[in-house]
Amino acid sequence: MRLLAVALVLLGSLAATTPVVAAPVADSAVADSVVPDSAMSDLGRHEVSYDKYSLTVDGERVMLWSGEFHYFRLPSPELWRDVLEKIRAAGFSGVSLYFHWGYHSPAPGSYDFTGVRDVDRLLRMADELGLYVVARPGPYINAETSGGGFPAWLKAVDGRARSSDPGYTAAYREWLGHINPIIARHQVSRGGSVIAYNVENEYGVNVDAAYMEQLQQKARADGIDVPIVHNNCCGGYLANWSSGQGAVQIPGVDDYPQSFNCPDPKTWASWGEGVTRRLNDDAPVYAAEYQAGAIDLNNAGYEKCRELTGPDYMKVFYKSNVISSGATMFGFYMAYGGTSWGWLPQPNDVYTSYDYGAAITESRGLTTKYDEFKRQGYFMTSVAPILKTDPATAPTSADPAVHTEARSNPDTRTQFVLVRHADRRTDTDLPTTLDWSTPDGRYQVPVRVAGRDAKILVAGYDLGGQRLAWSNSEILTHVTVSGRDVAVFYGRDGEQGSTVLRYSTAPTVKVLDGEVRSSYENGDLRLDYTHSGLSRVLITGGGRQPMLLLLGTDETAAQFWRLDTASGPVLVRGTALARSAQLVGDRLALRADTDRATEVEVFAPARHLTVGGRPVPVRRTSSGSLLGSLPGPEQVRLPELTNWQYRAEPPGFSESGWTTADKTTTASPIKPKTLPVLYADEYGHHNGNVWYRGRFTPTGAEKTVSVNAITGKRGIYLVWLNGRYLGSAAGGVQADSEPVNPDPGRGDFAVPEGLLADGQQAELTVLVENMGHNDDWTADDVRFKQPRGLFGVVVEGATAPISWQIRGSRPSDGERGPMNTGGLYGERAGWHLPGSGGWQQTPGTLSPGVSWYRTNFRLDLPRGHDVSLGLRFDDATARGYRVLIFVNGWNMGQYLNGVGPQREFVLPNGVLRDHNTLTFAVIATEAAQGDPGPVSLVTLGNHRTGAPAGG
Ligand code: IPT
Repeated sequence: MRLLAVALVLLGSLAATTPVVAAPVADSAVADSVVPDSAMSDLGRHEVSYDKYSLTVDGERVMLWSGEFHYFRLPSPELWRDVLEKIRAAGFSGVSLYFHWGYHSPAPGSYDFTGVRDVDRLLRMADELGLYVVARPGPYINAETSGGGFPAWLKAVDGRARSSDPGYTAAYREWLGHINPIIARHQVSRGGSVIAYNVENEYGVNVDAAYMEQLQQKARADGIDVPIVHNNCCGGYLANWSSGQGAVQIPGVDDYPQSFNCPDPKTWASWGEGVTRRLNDDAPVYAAEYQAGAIDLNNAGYEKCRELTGPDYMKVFYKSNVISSGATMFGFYMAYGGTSWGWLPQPNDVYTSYDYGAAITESRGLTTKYDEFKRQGYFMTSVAPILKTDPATAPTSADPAVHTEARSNPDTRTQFVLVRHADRRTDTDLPTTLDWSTPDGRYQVPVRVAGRDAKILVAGYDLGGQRLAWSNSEILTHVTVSGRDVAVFYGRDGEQGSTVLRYSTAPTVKVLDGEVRSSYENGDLRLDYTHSGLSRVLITGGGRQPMLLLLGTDETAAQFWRLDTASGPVLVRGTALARSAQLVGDRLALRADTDRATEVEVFAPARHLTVGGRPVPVRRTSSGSLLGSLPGPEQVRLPELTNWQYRAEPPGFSESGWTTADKTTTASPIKPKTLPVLYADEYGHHNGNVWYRGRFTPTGAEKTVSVNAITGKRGIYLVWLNGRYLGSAAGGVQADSEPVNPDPGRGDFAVPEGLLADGQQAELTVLVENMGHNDDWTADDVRFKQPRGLFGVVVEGATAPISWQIRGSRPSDGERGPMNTGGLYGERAGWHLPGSGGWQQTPGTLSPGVSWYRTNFRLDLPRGHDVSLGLRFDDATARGYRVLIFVNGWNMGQYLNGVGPQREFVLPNGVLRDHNTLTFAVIATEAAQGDPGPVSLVTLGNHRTGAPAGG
């Protein structure tokens, strides 16, 4: 009864026009019934609300600067912590998390949240690390994953997906009924860190308002009380859910201004200006998905995607957007992309790697994009007045080719001025002067804009105990350590810089490092310098607490790390990463990584330093910091992959237990070319390869076997007749009525002379690959419910019908989940798992069909290191074969020889152990000399770490 009452109150709030309101669940009896582990105490409860400027927690404004992370693309929970720590260390205040229905649900009614699917653990980690979470459970997520996150069994459910149709509704309620309570118990309102809940995903092409409304009602009924948000796609579609039936509290917008044109990284703004639209006058502007990488649609390689969305783009587009839109809620897609291991990839747009050209690489390395995120993220989360701004008059630029735009905080009057080229694509380096009326007076401010650069300059800011009148350097961050302000400002290497600070009397200025001129007049202390290396200026007196001003370049600024401790933030400089810091008496206990021998400097109220638990000798510098040095990592030695063993998988294997395939109807809107319906999903086989066996009585007059199979892009199928290999063909991508393709994945195979004899039963065997399921972006079922497997088979000249049987994947491999394995004989028999028997010497040749290869190797990696490894294929031949890569039973991706584009596969720690079994399921389409490969282990990253194996 009580639960119902609370649900009704919350439902009521849905319709309210005034901004709501995380109504916290007040009654502990109610709370207990919803929070079984009752880990959260009343003390930890906070109220989430918002106004037109920002989200608030207990009335305090919050910058939601979040990066997207997909737990399902990293099958190693210990590494979730590693990535989340890296995200936090870059200055992100939150993470956006999709939750993947199909990853948890092998079959209707069956759900699994254990092991690598333990999202409760994921949310606990985010909470421990102090990262806000935008929870995005779909039900539809897109995300270039199989079915767009829908379980493939949904393809056999009647009723249009992504609509209020009853069949689909019953199905998605099952999912939300499981995931919502997990999310609910981690809400900020219950002491956790979930600050917003995203319904659906870019639901704007085909719209059903009742569906959007019902999703929200379900969320509220399941205990979701934080604001509900939505990510509208790209503008211009039918609905953005900002008003009317189905409207959400905070409508957001997805922006991918650079498109996915990775081969051409210098072309900018193909998909628009990337200024996030305000969709609701009472809610903050929300850049729900802002482009922070790209899918590699055209096989350019992810380094090109990283370039397309590199630091220059980030400076110009992100900063322009901050000032033009006034957004205070961001989700950068992706912060870390990861691996679409197993059968996770959606086949038409991506392959195994989902590196995405993101700031953090698939092998968990930090890039120059990471540095840029840090520069912007530290600023966005340090300079509080940016949380509440209105458009303001911008300073005039003497040269109109330099564009200015401004916002200001109505309470503090702090100004934020965007400076960039009027034409963002320009490469010229322009110096000019701004006529700037700041809150502290009118100034002529020199600025310089290099090609493809943008800056956010600040005026009228109470920086710690100081007053910043203006600076043409950008602010990285500032902290207060033992009563002294330490601020880091920066500009491009070689650019002139000036900073004006206000004092009641002339302060004492001591330049500790670098060349900085200072002058004092009418309360203004003016510092002039050239950005170069790291200059240090100590300012004392003048009626204020002391200040250490550190003036760096883009590069030297990015060497700083800001870490929160119980006694406030501290700064660390020099390490490749700083994960966390804790003050224990007069000692700073730092967890940090190095990739080479380096000095380490800390600005903290401490006299001693430990890194990774080990004491580091330090001396006090004239800057008041502690300085020591740290060793780099030891060398990594990797074993060679030798002693391969072999097993052949028989094509017409005589295993019993095949399923008769005799269905004559299907829920799919796509009807087969011939009957029976042979779609793999209709028989419960949703992932990977499927074997078919068709028996018929020939007359001897059969000429051709004509097959249609649908596999998704880059998929293949192989055909045998009476045990004789007839050949292979590329599977189709899409079947449909004309003009799309009435004849998908067609292959015609001549029946060899004399193979079939009149009256003697013939056996046709077909192996069809399923590369993953289409997404449902169009929300019309035509795309999503495209079949996989055989679409039609005709034996020309035959008169007797074919009776069919099918063998496919088992529903789930407990530990590794439903998407790890398909229906190869070896997968069903467990050949991909360590410890299986019956292996022989490799034949040294490839023959058509499926064969298995295996080797064991031992890793002896230096202790206290985080080493990231990969597997590399260096086959220069065009031999027709592909490889499913199993590491200790985990399917870490598919290598397509001669097709590509991927040659290097990331193998995450956790899946990798000290003793490992590497198994290949090789599907060859032709006979060829030699074994598959060569293959080798490669080192993709090596750090001495304060966090062994991410923990
Ligand atoms: C948008 C999706 O919301 C997201 O799931 C992912 O697919 C991303 O883009 C692309 O990687 S879709 C939009 C760009 C049309």
